[in-house]
Amino acid sequence: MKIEKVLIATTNKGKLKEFRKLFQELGIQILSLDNMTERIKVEEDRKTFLENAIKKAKEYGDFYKIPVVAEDAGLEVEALGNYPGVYSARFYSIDFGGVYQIEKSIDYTNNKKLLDLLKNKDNRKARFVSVVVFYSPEDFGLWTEGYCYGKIAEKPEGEKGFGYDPVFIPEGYQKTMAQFDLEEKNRISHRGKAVRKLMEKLKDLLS
Ligand code: ITT
Repeated sequence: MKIEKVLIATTNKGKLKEFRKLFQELGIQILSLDNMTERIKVEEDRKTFLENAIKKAKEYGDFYKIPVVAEDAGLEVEALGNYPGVYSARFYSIDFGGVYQIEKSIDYTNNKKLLDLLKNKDNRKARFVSVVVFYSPEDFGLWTEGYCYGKIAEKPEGEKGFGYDPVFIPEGYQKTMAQFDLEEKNRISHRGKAVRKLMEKLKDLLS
């Protein structure tokens, strides 16, 4: 079987940039939702990363009728019982530790809420999770996962990346993820690990 193009089905510009770089080596055409004339909205209402990722991949793949890659990702913080987890994108607005009004941006507000909840907490252990699904309509689907372990910083630092990057310090480093260049982040990130596993599986299948 041959796959000539794949749609990276994400609405998140930060994720898209990282995916593009990671999938470069597959040597196939990479499309994004910006290439699509018609847009659909996929509700992320499931309780696990895998279920949400499968739902996104299936709905986009069946609608556009091309192979897609979709991801559900998030941050799990040990002292918060693994919250924000699947609610990472809209943590500020959920009924857990108080509902916040958006201030500056969603990312800024999510990070502010997280730091408020961890104030004076010694256990700052956290991990990023990425579940990536490849789905080729009427053909097959497969999924992989990747983790990046670390801790939550005392205050935001760095301008690169997106989401919780300014408050996440990967294990073995003295800087936040927002102080990593794109390639450096892809080397150690949850997303980088999940995508490399996916490409291995795809190479086996496509060869
Ligand atoms: P799509 O569903 O359209 O892909 P999204 O932003 O809603 O975009 P997710 O549902 O996977 O994506 O939400 C993941 C959230 O978790 C994201 O909005 C960030 O707040 C956070 N997140 C995930 N990966 C991250 C990373 O590499 N660095 C920082 N924060 C990340």
